[in-house]
Amino acid sequence: MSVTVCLGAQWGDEGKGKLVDILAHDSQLCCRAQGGNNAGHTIVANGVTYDFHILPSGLVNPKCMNIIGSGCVVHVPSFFKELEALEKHGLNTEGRIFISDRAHVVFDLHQLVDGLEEVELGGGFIGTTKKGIGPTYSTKMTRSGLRVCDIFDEASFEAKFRRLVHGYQRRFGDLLKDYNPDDEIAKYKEYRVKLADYVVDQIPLLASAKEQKSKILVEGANALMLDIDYGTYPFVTSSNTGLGGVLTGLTLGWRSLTDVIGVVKAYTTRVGSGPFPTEQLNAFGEKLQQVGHEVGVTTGRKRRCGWLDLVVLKHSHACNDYTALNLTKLDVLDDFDELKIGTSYSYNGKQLESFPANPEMLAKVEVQYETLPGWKKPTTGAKSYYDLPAPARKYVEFIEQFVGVKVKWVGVGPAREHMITR
Ligand code: 2SA
Ligand code: GDP
Ligand code: MG
Repeated sequence: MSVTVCLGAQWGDEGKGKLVDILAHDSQLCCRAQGGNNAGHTIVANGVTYDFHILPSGLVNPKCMNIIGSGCVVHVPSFFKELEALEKHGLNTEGRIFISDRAHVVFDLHQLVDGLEEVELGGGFIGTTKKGIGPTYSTKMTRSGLRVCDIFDEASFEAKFRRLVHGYQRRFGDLLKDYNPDDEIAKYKEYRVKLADYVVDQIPLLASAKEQKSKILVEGANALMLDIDYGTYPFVTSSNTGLGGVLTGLTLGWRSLTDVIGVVKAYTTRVGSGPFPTEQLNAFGEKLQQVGHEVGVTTGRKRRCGWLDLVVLKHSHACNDYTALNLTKLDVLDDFDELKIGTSYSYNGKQLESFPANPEMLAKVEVQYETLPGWKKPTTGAKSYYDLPAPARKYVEFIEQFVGVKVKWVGVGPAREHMITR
């Protein structure tokens, strides 16, 4: 068995979905380990554009089986909606998608609470996707959540669910007066039947994949800088988006991990609030946003944009220990005279040795930049590394030398064929 893990190395939307789709050709199983339908992965394949949220991107490949692992959180109505949308695009997903019975259930109630918690935070709001992710992981940790397996025992499901509702009603009082738990319970009468075909015990399933020496792909959702422990807390998502989340969210076994690929956008974007040292609130930022079509796949929010930040990438590598990098969206930089790359931070005039934990400090760091020449030529048609203009190759090599990890793939456009392998 071999396990290749694809993880976002920045603040998300690096293009993980595209790499996963490409690698899925050679894999028998694609797994999601964490997160929910806050994620958004866009894949352009065979002239069709697919948007994925909770479903693994391996579904585009007709031979690849897919599993939503125990570390994920699942909003059941959205799961079915997403499946329907894929079927409408002509994808046959039958018998190729499973959900772990240990995954936690995101209720509509969690989504309402997500919005209420953001209001509670006032000016310090996180800018969540309002998909109920934070509240669901919170109730998982306080042991008041419900798991997919609970759905199938009607009597205990209702009792557990009402207890969850009461907890939130005590906390939010009148703010939840329009919420009717009976409506949500009623919906699960139907889902209980519909969902049964998709639910599995992940542990024997992955053990048998191991016996069959399968090639397994893990699709990271969100990214290291949104990791609950190693990201820019509190402006993060509520799961371990780094390598740790792969080990807890799936039962693959540490001996099986073969590659951990960091997916890195050639510049930086971020959705939601929180410090972003290389952000460009100027014409450069606007150009990156427009040329890169930087719009959230899940919420439609404009993504914040800035220069590539290698302090972030070094931190990300220190946490995830990448075996290779996929640099994506190099083509978005085709029309810049020069390009800046953040290489260090200073605070109160003193150089920082590592990425600061403190968000107040991070918000005030000064970034030192290296300036590299632009190439002012289109790169999307490049089929091999040496088809790229020399300054573009210099940009790639500067990154790999600085971080000390090989850039094995370079993305030069959104479609499958727009990927150079070195
Ligand atoms: P949440 O909803 O609790 O996970 O939000 C917490 C923070 O995590 C950020 N976050 C994301 N950042 C980038 N991309 C994400 N997925 C969508 C996409 C985002 C969208 O692919 O475009 O459509 O807006 C994603 N999901 C969560 C979020 O912005 C908060 O900062
Ligand atoms: P993910 O969340 O990491 O899977 O990334 P998203 O799908 O949210 O965002 C990446 C966007 O960039 C998608 O619209 C992709 O189709 C697109 N994309 C991926 N790689 C490239 C690339 O190399 N060049 C260009 N121009 N677009 C790309
Ligand atoms: Mg995304």
